[in-house]
Formats: sequence, C-alpha cells, structure tokens
Amino acid sequence: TLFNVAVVGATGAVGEQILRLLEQRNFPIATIKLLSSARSAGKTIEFKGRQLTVEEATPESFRGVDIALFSAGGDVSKALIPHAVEHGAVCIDNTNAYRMDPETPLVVPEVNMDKISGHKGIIANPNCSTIQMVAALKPLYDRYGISRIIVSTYQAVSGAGSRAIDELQRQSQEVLSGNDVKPDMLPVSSLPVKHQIAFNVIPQIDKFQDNGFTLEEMKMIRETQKIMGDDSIEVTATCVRVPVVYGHSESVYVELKKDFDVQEIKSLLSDAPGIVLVDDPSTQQYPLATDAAGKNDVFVGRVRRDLSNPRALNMWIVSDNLLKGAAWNAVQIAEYIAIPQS
Ligand code: 11C
Repeated sequence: TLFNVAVVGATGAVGEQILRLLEQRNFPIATIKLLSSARSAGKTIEFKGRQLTVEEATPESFRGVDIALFSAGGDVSKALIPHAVEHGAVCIDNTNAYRMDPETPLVVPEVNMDKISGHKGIIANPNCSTIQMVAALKPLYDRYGISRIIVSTYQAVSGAGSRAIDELQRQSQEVLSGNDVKPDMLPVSSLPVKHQIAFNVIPQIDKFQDNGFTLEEMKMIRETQKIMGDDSIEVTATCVRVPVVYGHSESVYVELKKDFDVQEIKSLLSDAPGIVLVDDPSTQQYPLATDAAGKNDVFVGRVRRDLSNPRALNMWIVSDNLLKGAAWNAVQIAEYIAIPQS
C-alpha cells in the first residue's frame, strides 16, 4: 500500500530531517504535500529528485491525506490537527500540544510501541531530551525497575530551531572578532530577556513554571512517567543550553529497585534496540555530541555504580536531538502505521 503523506513545518530544522528520512527509508509514498506557515509558502524543496513547492497549511490541506507529520510548533498543531483528523489523517505530532492528553499515545517505539494501535487519530512524539533518556533506561526498567531519576541536560541549540543555530554561529564570530554580542533569541524567543549562548551555558530552556522548574524540565518529568507507564518513578531534571549545534547530552543518575551487576547492565544496553554502548575509560571512549550528530541511535557511556548508593548508576546519554529526538522517532512511528507488523 502507498500513502498520501503531508509534512507540516517542512522548511524547519525537524521538517527537513523528516523529508530526508522519508527519502532514505523509501517510505511507501503515493503523494507528498509539503506544508508550512504563510511565511515559508512558495519555497521549493527537493524530494526524490523533484522540486516541490511548499504550500501554506490550511484546514483543507488535509483532504485525502493518510499520514500527517507535524513539526511547526504547538499552536499550529492545536489549530490544524483537529481538521486533519476529521479528514481521516493519522497525525504524528512533534510538538507539546497533545503529549499529556490522556487519549493520545506518547510513543518511543523502543519503549511503548504497543501504545500506537490505540490511537484516535493523533500520536504524540515526545520531547527530544525525554526520548533519548527513556530509550536508554527502558532495558534497565524492564530488568530491575526504576525508583528515581536525577537528570541534568546539556542541550544543543538546534533544539530551538534553525534561527538558534544561526545565532550561535553569529555570536561566536562576534566574540572571536572582539565585537559586542547582541543576543537575539535564546533562551526563549518570545521572552524579553535574552542571553549570550556563544562561550556560555544557559540554565533555562523554555519558560519558567510557577514551581520554579522550566517547561522543558517539566516535560522530562511528566513525559517519562507517561511513556514508561509508571507514575511511581520519581524524576527531577535541570535542563541547560550549551553552545553545541547538534546532539543533546545528559548526565543521568538512576536508582534501581533491585541489586545489579554493572557488567550485566552494560550487556543489557549493548543488546537493546537503538542503543549503542560507547564505554571504555581505558581508551577514553564515551559518547560525544559530535559523534552522535547525523546518527539515529542513542549512545550511552560512563556507566558506573554510584558511590553513595549501591543500587544506583550514573551514566552519560547522547543523541542527535533532531533525529532520534524528533524526526527519526516520528518516522519510526509512521513506518509502524504503514507496516504495522514490523
Ligand atoms: C529544545 N527540547 O531543545 C527542546 C525542543 O517540546 O518538542 C523541543 C521542544 C518540544 O529546545
């Protein structure tokens, strides 16, 4: 069977990767529609050797569409997904709009693929920093149970979109040439105060909530519990932006419910789908954002028993935030819908 596919946000950092993966995976496409805001409509994008024109996304764009992949921001998803569902499209949403909706499955295929079949027209793709963490922790959860997670992230600027990549490059040049740095969009483009990201570290991703955590931190907490299907897992997170272009890194402390052997943990991780263990202190091998960039896998290293709690582990988890953290996870879900037995 071939599918009529729509990609909403086709000109964005994630949309671009979705198109590349659909090409690379030879996704069974009958027709493909590239959609965007009015601002980007009219641009052309090459897909499988053909130049396609990007059209403005409207409620009527979804007539006849079977699978729609959304990554144009939460407001666009909220406005258009109900129409797409009405027209019979299955929507895979990369934004925060429907993630915590009890009717909507929140899916990382390596963790809870079985939830896809229960969808009512929408399947939510989790936040990038959550996806790579739960993918790496799932094999440990299944074998030992998890009581608590403490995570600190080191997140790439591409998580905030292509404008943030430009901002890091521009600011880096400004600093190196001794000019004044004029921060323009980070940490949050819609807030009045901006901070320098070049040669700096910003402990804020997304807006602050009333409890003192940022929205990014709250996403990691809530989404982890929903994806794992276990609200008893205690999670705390500190999310930080670093001057890296592609690839989020995470320092994770995880308390397990049973005694474990570190070698057994390493072999569980090596055998897990989508996980690559890179862990050899004797040769200084550990995951690096620069190595993870452009790859679909989640890389894990620095695996070691905690010294203060023998039932806890420390580890370092790195993945390309635009791929497993967004486009690849969404395309994996789309493949499952297209070829459910896979
Ligand atoms: C970042 N994690 O790195 C964010 C980007 O909810 O899908 C993804 C936001 C989301 O800025």
